[in-house]
Amino acid sequence: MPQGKVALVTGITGQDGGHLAELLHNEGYEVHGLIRGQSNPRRVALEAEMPWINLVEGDLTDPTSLIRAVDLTDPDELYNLAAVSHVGYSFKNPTLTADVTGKGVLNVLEAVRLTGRAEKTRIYQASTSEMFGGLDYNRPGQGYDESSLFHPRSPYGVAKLYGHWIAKNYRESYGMFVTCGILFNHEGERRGVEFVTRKITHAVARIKAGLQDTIELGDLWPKRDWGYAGDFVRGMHLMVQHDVPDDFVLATGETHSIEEFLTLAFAEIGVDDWRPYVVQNPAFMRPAEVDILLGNPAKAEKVLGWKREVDFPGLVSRMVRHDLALLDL
Ligand code: NAP
Ligand code: G4F
Repeated sequence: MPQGKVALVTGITGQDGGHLAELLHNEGYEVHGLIRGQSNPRRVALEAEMPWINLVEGDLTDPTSLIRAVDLTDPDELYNLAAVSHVGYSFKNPTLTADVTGKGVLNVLEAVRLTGRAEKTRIYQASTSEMFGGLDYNRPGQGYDESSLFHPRSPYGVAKLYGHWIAKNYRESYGMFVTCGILFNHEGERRGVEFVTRKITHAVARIKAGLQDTIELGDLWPKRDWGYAGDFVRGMHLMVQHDVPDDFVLATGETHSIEEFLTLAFAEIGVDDWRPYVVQNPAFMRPAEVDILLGNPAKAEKVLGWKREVDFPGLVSRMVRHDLALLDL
Protein backbone atom coordinates (compact mmCIF):
# COMPACT_ATOMS: atom_id res chain seq x y z
CA MET A 1 0.00 0.00 0.00
CA PRO A 2 1.50 3.39 -1.02
CA GLN A 3 1.34 4.88 2.51
CA GLY A 4 2.10 8.55 2.81
CA LYS A 5 1.47 9.57 -0.81
CA VAL A 6 -0.20 12.93 -1.39
CA ALA A 7 -2.82 13.46 -4.09
CA LEU A 8 -4.46 16.63 -5.37
CA VAL A 9 -7.75 16.07 -7.20
CA THR A 10 -9.39 18.82 -9.27
CA GLY A 11 -13.12 18.36 -9.91
CA ILE A 12 -13.53 17.01 -6.38
CA THR A 13 -17.24 17.91 -6.22
CA GLY A 14 -17.97 15.97 -9.41
CA GLN A 15 -18.92 12.33 -9.97
CA ASP A 16 -15.41 11.00 -10.59
CA GLY A 17 -13.85 13.26 -7.95
CA GLY A 18 -16.02 11.63 -5.29
CA HIS A 19 -15.25 8.05 -6.37
CA LEU A 20 -11.54 8.75 -6.78
CA ALA A 21 -11.16 10.57 -3.45
CA GLU A 22 -12.67 7.55 -1.70
CA LEU A 23 -10.37 5.12 -3.52
CA LEU A 24 -7.25 7.19 -2.73
CA HIS A 25 -8.25 7.58 0.92
CA ASN A 26 -8.75 3.82 1.20
CA GLU A 27 -5.28 3.34 -0.33
CA GLY A 28 -3.75 5.47 2.45
CA TYR A 29 -3.26 8.72 0.53
CA GLU A 30 -3.48 12.19 2.01
CA VAL A 31 -6.21 13.58 -0.26
CA HIS A 32 -6.58 17.24 -1.21
CA GLY A 33 -9.41 18.51 -3.40
CA LEU A 34 -9.51 21.70 -5.42
CA ILE A 35 -12.77 23.56 -4.87
CA ARG A 36 -13.88 26.72 -6.65
CA GLY A 37 -16.10 29.65 -5.75
CA GLN A 38 -16.53 31.85 -2.71
CA SER A 39 -19.20 29.59 -1.32
CA ASN A 40 -19.50 26.38 -3.29
CA PRO A 41 -22.93 24.84 -2.52
CA ARG A 42 -21.43 21.33 -2.62
CA ARG A 43 -18.77 22.08 0.00
CA VAL A 44 -20.82 21.23 3.11
CA ALA A 45 -22.08 17.92 1.72
CA LEU A 46 -18.59 16.95 0.62
CA GLU A 47 -17.04 17.72 4.02
CA ALA A 48 -19.82 15.77 5.75
CA GLU A 49 -19.34 12.74 3.48
CA MET A 50 -15.51 12.85 3.52
CA PRO A 51 -14.35 14.45 6.77
CA TRP A 52 -10.76 13.35 6.03
CA ILE A 53 -10.52 15.48 2.90
CA ASN A 54 -8.56 18.73 2.75
CA LEU A 55 -10.15 21.32 0.45
CA VAL A 56 -8.05 24.00 -1.20
CA GLU A 57 -9.53 26.93 -3.11
CA GLY A 58 -8.75 27.27 -6.80
CA ASP A 59 -10.23 27.69 -10.27
CA LEU A 60 -8.93 26.18 -13.49
CA THR A 61 -9.17 29.59 -15.18
CA ASP A 62 -6.99 31.26 -12.50
CA PRO A 63 -3.33 30.20 -12.92
CA THR A 64 -2.30 31.95 -9.70
CA SER A 65 -4.77 29.93 -7.66
CA LEU A 66 -3.44 26.70 -9.20
CA ILE A 67 0.18 27.60 -8.43
CA ARG A 68 -0.88 28.30 -4.85
CA ALA A 69 -2.80 25.01 -4.59
CA VAL A 70 0.10 22.98 -5.95
CA ASP A 71 2.58 24.75 -3.65
CA LEU A 72 0.38 24.27 -0.60
CA THR A 73 -0.28 20.59 -1.18
CA ASP A 74 3.01 19.45 -2.81
CA PRO A 75 1.31 16.47 -4.52
CA ASP A 76 2.93 13.22 -5.64
CA GLU A 77 -0.06 12.71 -7.94
CA LEU A 78 -2.41 15.29 -9.47
CA TYR A 79 -5.66 14.10 -11.05
CA ASN A 80 -7.09 16.80 -13.31
CA LEU A 81 -10.81 15.95 -13.43
CA ALA A 82 -12.22 19.49 -13.39
CA ALA A 83 -14.03 20.60 -16.54
CA VAL A 84 -17.15 22.05 -18.02
CA SER A 85 -18.19 18.47 -18.79
CA HIS A 86 -21.75 18.71 -20.16
CA VAL A 87 -21.75 18.46 -23.95
CA GLY A 88 -25.10 20.23 -24.44
CA TYR A 89 -24.07 23.08 -22.12
CA SER A 90 -20.82 23.49 -24.06
CA PHE A 91 -22.78 24.52 -27.19
CA LYS A 92 -24.39 27.35 -25.19
CA ASN A 93 -21.18 28.36 -23.34
CA PRO A 94 -18.40 27.60 -25.84
CA THR A 95 -15.96 30.29 -24.66
CA LEU A 96 -16.21 29.24 -21.02
CA THR A 97 -15.77 25.63 -22.11
CA ALA A 98 -12.61 26.51 -24.05
CA ASP A 99 -11.23 28.43 -21.05
CA VAL A 100 -11.92 25.71 -18.45
CA THR A 101 -11.89 22.40 -20.31
CA GLY A 102 -9.16 23.40 -22.77
CA LYS A 103 -6.88 26.13 -21.47
CA GLY A 104 -7.46 25.05 -17.87
CA VAL A 105 -5.34 21.95 -18.61
CA LEU A 106 -2.45 24.17 -19.67
CA ASN A 107 -2.84 26.15 -16.44
CA VAL A 108 -2.58 22.94 -14.39
CA LEU A 109 0.49 21.71 -16.28
CA GLU A 110 2.20 25.09 -15.89
CA ALA A 111 1.41 25.24 -12.16
CA VAL A 112 3.29 21.95 -11.73
CA ARG A 113 6.18 22.93 -14.01
CA LEU A 114 6.66 26.51 -12.75
CA THR A 115 6.70 25.39 -9.12
CA GLY A 116 9.63 23.05 -9.90
CA ARG A 117 7.63 19.81 -9.69
CA ALA A 118 8.02 18.62 -13.30
CA GLU A 119 9.92 15.55 -12.08
CA LYS A 120 8.04 14.97 -8.85
CA THR A 121 4.33 15.22 -9.63
CA ARG A 122 2.59 12.60 -11.76
CA ILE A 123 -0.41 14.03 -13.62
CA TYR A 124 -3.58 12.32 -14.85
CA GLN A 125 -5.53 14.17 -17.55
CA ALA A 126 -9.22 13.31 -18.02
CA SER A 127 -9.51 12.91 -21.79
CA THR A 128 -12.71 11.61 -23.36
CA SER A 129 -14.31 9.44 -26.03
CA GLU A 130 -16.13 12.61 -27.17
CA MET A 131 -12.87 13.41 -29.02
CA PHE A 132 -13.63 10.58 -31.49
CA GLY A 133 -17.00 11.90 -32.64
CA GLY A 134 -18.65 8.64 -33.69
CA LEU A 135 -18.73 9.41 -37.43
CA ASP A 136 -18.87 6.67 -40.08
CA TYR A 137 -15.47 7.47 -41.57
CA ASN A 138 -13.42 7.04 -38.38
CA ARG A 139 -15.45 4.37 -36.60
CA PRO A 140 -13.53 1.07 -36.32
CA GLY A 141 -15.69 -2.06 -36.12
CA GLN A 142 -13.92 -3.35 -33.02
CA GLY A 143 -14.24 0.01 -31.25
CA TYR A 144 -12.11 3.14 -30.88
CA ASP A 145 -8.66 2.62 -29.40
CA GLU A 146 -5.63 4.79 -28.57
CA SER A 147 -4.63 5.13 -32.24
CA SER A 148 -8.06 6.00 -33.68
CA LEU A 149 -8.66 9.26 -35.54
CA PHE A 150 -10.22 12.17 -33.66
CA HIS A 151 -13.13 14.23 -34.99
CA PRO A 152 -14.78 16.08 -32.07
CA ARG A 153 -18.40 17.16 -32.62
CA SER A 154 -18.94 19.74 -29.85
CA PRO A 155 -17.16 22.71 -28.24
CA TYR A 156 -16.58 20.33 -25.31
CA GLY A 157 -14.94 17.72 -27.53
CA VAL A 158 -12.77 20.33 -29.23
CA ALA A 159 -11.66 21.80 -25.88
CA LYS A 160 -10.86 18.31 -24.56
CA LEU A 161 -8.78 17.61 -27.67
CA TYR A 162 -6.68 20.70 -26.90
CA GLY A 163 -6.28 19.45 -23.30
CA HIS A 164 -5.27 15.99 -24.60
CA TRP A 165 -2.63 17.32 -26.97
CA ILE A 166 -1.17 19.91 -24.59
CA ALA A 167 -0.86 17.15 -21.97
CA LYS A 168 1.00 14.94 -24.49
CA ASN A 169 3.10 17.95 -25.50
CA TYR A 170 4.27 18.49 -21.91
CA ARG A 171 5.10 14.79 -21.68
CA GLU A 172 7.23 15.04 -24.83
CA SER A 173 8.71 18.52 -24.27
CA TYR A 174 9.56 18.43 -20.58
CA GLY A 175 9.62 14.71 -19.84
CA MET A 176 6.78 15.17 -17.37
CA PHE A 177 4.74 12.17 -16.20
CA VAL A 178 1.43 13.12 -17.81
CA THR A 179 -0.95 10.26 -18.57
CA CYS A 180 -4.19 10.67 -20.52
CA GLY A 181 -7.14 8.41 -19.83
CA ILE A 182 -9.49 8.39 -22.83
CA LEU A 183 -12.60 7.36 -20.97
CA PHE A 184 -15.92 6.33 -22.46
CA ASN A 185 -19.13 7.28 -20.64
CA HIS A 186 -19.23 6.12 -17.04
CA GLU A 187 -22.18 6.55 -14.75
CA GLY A 188 -23.44 5.67 -11.30
CA GLU A 189 -25.14 6.91 -8.15
CA ARG A 190 -23.03 10.09 -8.08
CA ARG A 191 -23.83 11.10 -11.69
CA GLY A 192 -25.32 14.59 -12.08
CA VAL A 193 -29.04 14.63 -12.96
CA GLU A 194 -28.24 16.72 -16.05
CA PHE A 195 -26.74 13.64 -17.78
CA VAL A 196 -29.15 11.32 -19.56
CA THR A 197 -28.68 8.15 -17.48
CA ARG A 198 -29.21 9.75 -14.08
CA LYS A 199 -31.95 11.98 -15.49
CA ILE A 200 -33.78 8.77 -16.45
CA THR A 201 -33.19 6.83 -13.20
CA HIS A 202 -34.10 9.88 -11.10
CA ALA A 203 -37.33 10.33 -13.09
CA VAL A 204 -38.19 6.62 -12.96
CA ALA A 205 -38.02 6.71 -9.16
CA ARG A 206 -40.14 9.87 -9.03
CA ILE A 207 -42.71 8.35 -11.42
CA LYS A 208 -42.91 5.29 -9.18
CA ALA A 209 -43.43 7.63 -6.17
CA GLY A 210 -46.16 9.56 -8.01
CA LEU A 211 -44.08 12.77 -7.95
CA GLN A 212 -44.01 13.19 -11.75
CA ASP A 213 -45.86 11.70 -14.73
CA THR A 214 -43.42 11.95 -17.64
CA ILE A 215 -39.79 12.63 -18.54
CA GLU A 216 -38.65 15.05 -21.27
CA LEU A 217 -35.71 13.86 -23.35
CA GLY A 218 -33.94 14.71 -26.62
CA ASP A 219 -32.78 12.14 -29.16
CA LEU A 220 -33.22 8.52 -28.08
CA TRP A 221 -31.30 6.70 -30.82
CA PRO A 222 -27.68 7.65 -29.94
CA LYS A 223 -25.63 4.79 -28.52
CA ARG A 224 -23.02 4.98 -25.79
CA ASP A 225 -20.46 2.61 -24.27
CA TRP A 226 -21.71 2.98 -20.69
CA GLY A 227 -19.66 1.69 -17.74
CA TYR A 228 -19.65 2.18 -13.97
CA ALA A 229 -17.67 5.15 -12.57
CA GLY A 230 -16.29 3.09 -9.66
CA ASP A 231 -14.60 0.72 -12.16
CA PHE A 232 -13.23 3.63 -14.18
CA VAL A 233 -11.55 5.53 -11.32
CA ARG A 234 -9.73 2.27 -10.50
CA GLY A 235 -8.35 2.47 -14.02
CA MET A 236 -7.25 6.10 -13.54
CA HIS A 237 -5.27 5.13 -10.46
CA LEU A 238 -3.65 2.15 -12.23
CA MET A 239 -2.56 4.43 -15.10
CA VAL A 240 -0.75 6.76 -12.69
CA GLN A 241 1.00 3.81 -10.96
CA HIS A 242 2.29 2.46 -14.32
CA ASP A 243 6.06 2.94 -14.86
CA VAL A 244 5.69 5.26 -17.87
CA PRO A 245 3.13 7.91 -18.85
CA ASP A 246 0.95 6.92 -21.79
CA ASP A 247 -2.58 7.08 -23.26
CA PHE A 248 -5.19 4.46 -22.30
CA VAL A 249 -8.78 3.87 -23.41
CA LEU A 250 -11.19 2.70 -20.70
CA ALA A 251 -14.48 1.29 -22.01
CA THR A 252 -16.73 -1.74 -21.65
CA GLY A 253 -16.60 -2.83 -25.31
CA GLU A 254 -20.42 -2.74 -25.59
CA THR A 255 -22.70 -0.03 -26.92
CA HIS A 256 -26.37 0.55 -26.07
CA SER A 257 -29.00 3.09 -27.11
CA ILE A 258 -30.90 5.41 -24.78
CA GLU A 259 -34.00 3.36 -25.68
CA GLU A 260 -32.29 0.25 -24.25
CA PHE A 261 -31.43 2.18 -21.09
CA LEU A 262 -35.08 3.27 -20.78
CA THR A 263 -36.30 -0.32 -21.22
CA LEU A 264 -34.11 -1.64 -18.39
CA ALA A 265 -34.73 1.34 -16.09
CA PHE A 266 -38.54 1.17 -16.38
CA ALA A 267 -38.45 -2.64 -16.01
CA GLU A 268 -36.97 -2.06 -12.52
CA ILE A 269 -40.33 -0.54 -11.48
CA GLY A 270 -42.38 -3.16 -13.32
CA VAL A 271 -43.19 -1.04 -16.41
CA ASP A 272 -42.87 -2.95 -19.74
CA ASP A 273 -43.54 -0.06 -22.12
CA TRP A 274 -41.77 3.24 -21.33
CA ARG A 275 -43.17 5.10 -24.36
CA PRO A 276 -46.24 6.62 -22.61
CA TYR A 277 -43.87 8.17 -20.03
CA VAL A 278 -41.38 9.79 -22.43
CA VAL A 279 -41.93 13.15 -24.14
CA GLN A 280 -39.39 14.24 -26.75
CA ASN A 281 -38.31 17.88 -26.42
CA PRO A 282 -36.05 19.50 -29.04
CA ALA A 283 -34.57 21.68 -26.28
CA PHE A 284 -32.52 18.62 -25.27
CA MET A 285 -31.21 17.95 -28.80
CA ARG A 286 -27.78 19.17 -29.87
CA PRO A 287 -26.65 21.08 -32.99
CA ALA A 288 -24.38 18.12 -33.79
CA GLU A 289 -24.77 14.67 -32.27
CA VAL A 290 -22.34 11.82 -31.62
CA ASP A 291 -24.26 8.83 -32.97
CA ILE A 292 -22.35 5.84 -31.63
CA LEU A 293 -19.50 5.43 -29.17
CA LEU A 294 -17.88 2.04 -28.73
CA GLY A 295 -14.48 1.65 -27.08
CA ASN A 296 -11.80 -1.02 -27.19
CA PRO A 297 -10.09 -1.31 -23.77
CA ALA A 298 -7.65 -4.09 -24.84
CA LYS A 299 -4.52 -2.03 -24.07
CA ALA A 300 -5.61 -1.09 -20.52
CA GLU A 301 -6.64 -4.71 -19.89
CA LYS A 302 -3.30 -6.09 -21.11
CA VAL A 303 -0.85 -3.45 -19.80
CA LEU A 304 -2.58 -2.37 -16.58
CA GLY A 305 -4.57 -5.51 -15.79
CA TRP A 306 -7.72 -3.34 -15.64
CA LYS A 307 -11.10 -5.04 -16.00
CA ARG A 308 -14.53 -3.54 -15.50
CA GLU A 309 -16.76 -5.42 -13.09
CA VAL A 310 -20.23 -3.86 -13.54
CA ASP A 311 -22.12 -4.71 -16.76
CA PHE A 312 -24.84 -2.66 -18.47
CA PRO A 313 -27.91 -4.27 -16.80
CA GLY A 314 -26.08 -4.13 -13.44
CA LEU A 315 -25.34 -0.43 -13.92
CA VAL A 316 -28.96 0.49 -14.75
CA SER A 317 -30.29 -1.59 -11.89
CA ARG A 318 -27.98 -0.11 -9.24
CA MET A 319 -28.76 3.45 -10.38
CA VAL A 320 -32.54 2.92 -10.26
CA ARG A 321 -32.34 1.11 -6.91
CA HIS A 322 -30.27 3.98 -5.50
CA ASP A 323 -32.79 6.61 -6.66
CA LEU A 324 -35.71 4.55 -5.31
CA ALA A 325 -33.93 4.26 -1.94
CA LEU A 326 -33.46 8.05 -1.82
CA LEU A 327 -37.26 8.29 -1.89
CA ASP A 328 -37.61 5.51 0.72
CA LEU A 329 -39.07 3.16 -1.93
P1 NAP B 1 -18.63 16.39 -13.36
O1 NAP B 1 -19.41 15.54 -12.41
O2 NAP B 1 -19.36 17.30 -14.28
O3 NAP B 1 -17.59 17.26 -12.48
C1 NAP B 1 -16.91 18.36 -13.03
C2 NAP B 1 -16.08 19.01 -11.94
O4 NAP B 1 -15.35 20.12 -12.50
C3 NAP B 1 -16.91 19.57 -10.77
O5 NAP B 1 -16.25 19.24 -9.57
C4 NAP B 1 -16.84 21.08 -11.00
O6 NAP B 1 -16.90 21.83 -9.81
C5 NAP B 1 -15.44 21.21 -11.59
N1 NAP B 1 -15.24 22.48 -12.28
C6 NAP B 1 -16.00 23.02 -13.28
N2 NAP B 1 -15.49 24.21 -13.66
C7 NAP B 1 -14.39 24.43 -12.89
C8 NAP B 1 -13.43 25.47 -12.80
N3 NAP B 1 -13.50 26.57 -13.58
N4 NAP B 1 -12.43 25.36 -11.90
C9 NAP B 1 -12.35 24.29 -11.08
N5 NAP B 1 -13.23 23.26 -11.10
C10 NAP B 1 -14.24 23.33 -12.00
O7 NAP B 1 -17.67 15.47 -14.27
P2 NAP B 1 -17.30 13.92 -14.11
O8 NAP B 1 -18.33 13.10 -14.76
O9 NAP B 1 -16.90 13.65 -12.71
O10 NAP B 1 -16.00 13.83 -15.06
C11 NAP B 1 -14.70 14.07 -14.56
C12 NAP B 1 -13.79 14.44 -15.73
O11 NAP B 1 -13.73 13.37 -16.68
C13 NAP B 1 -14.25 15.66 -16.53
O12 NAP B 1 -13.09 16.34 -16.96
C14 NAP B 1 -14.98 15.07 -17.71
O13 NAP B 1 -14.97 15.95 -18.80
C15 NAP B 1 -14.16 13.82 -17.96
N6 NAP B 1 -14.87 12.69 -18.54
C16 NAP B 1 -16.02 12.24 -17.98
C17 NAP B 1 -16.66 11.12 -18.51
C18 NAP B 1 -17.92 10.57 -17.90
O14 NAP B 1 -18.59 9.77 -18.56
N7 NAP B 1 -18.25 10.93 -16.67
C19 NAP B 1 -16.09 10.47 -19.62
C20 NAP B 1 -14.90 10.95 -20.16
C21 NAP B 1 -14.28 12.05 -19.60
P3 NAP B 1 -18.21 22.66 -9.30
O15 NAP B 1 -18.87 21.79 -8.30
O16 NAP B 1 -17.59 23.87 -8.69
O17 NAP B 1 -19.05 22.94 -10.50
O1 G4F C 1 -25.55 11.85 -20.81
P1 G4F C 1 -25.06 12.74 -21.86
O2 G4F C 1 -25.23 14.20 -21.66
O3 G4F C 1 -23.55 12.34 -22.11
P2 G4F C 1 -22.54 12.61 -23.32
O4 G4F C 1 -22.99 13.71 -24.19
O5 G4F C 1 -22.29 11.30 -23.99
O6 G4F C 1 -21.23 13.10 -22.54
C1 G4F C 1 -20.77 12.42 -21.39
O7 G4F C 1 -19.86 11.41 -21.77
C2 G4F C 1 -18.65 11.90 -22.40
C3 G4F C 1 -17.81 10.67 -22.77
O8 G4F C 1 -18.17 10.21 -24.03
C4 G4F C 1 -17.94 12.79 -21.40
F1 G4F C 1 -16.76 13.21 -21.93
C5 G4F C 1 -18.83 13.97 -21.05
O9 G4F C 1 -18.17 14.78 -20.07
C6 G4F C 1 -20.14 13.45 -20.45
O10 G4F C 1 -19.85 12.84 -19.21
O11 G4F C 1 -25.78 12.38 -23.26
C7 G4F C 1 -25.74 11.06 -23.79
C8 G4F C 1 -26.67 10.99 -24.99
C9 G4F C 1 -26.42 12.09 -26.03
O12 G4F C 1 -26.53 11.52 -27.30
C10 G4F C 1 -27.56 13.07 -25.80
O13 G4F C 1 -27.92 13.83 -26.96
O14 G4F C 1 -28.01 11.19 -24.54
C11 G4F C 1 -28.66 12.11 -25.42
N1 G4F C 1 -29.79 12.71 -24.69
C12 G4F C 1 -31.10 12.56 -25.05
N2 G4F C 1 -31.88 13.25 -24.21
C13 G4F C 1 -29.73 13.51 -23.63
C14 G4F C 1 -31.04 13.85 -23.31
N3 G4F C 1 -28.66 13.94 -22.90
C15 G4F C 1 -28.93 14.73 -21.82
N4 G4F C 1 -27.89 15.14 -21.06
N5 G4F C 1 -30.21 15.10 -21.48
C16 G4F C 1 -31.31 14.69 -22.20
O15 G4F C 1 -32.45 15.05 -21.88
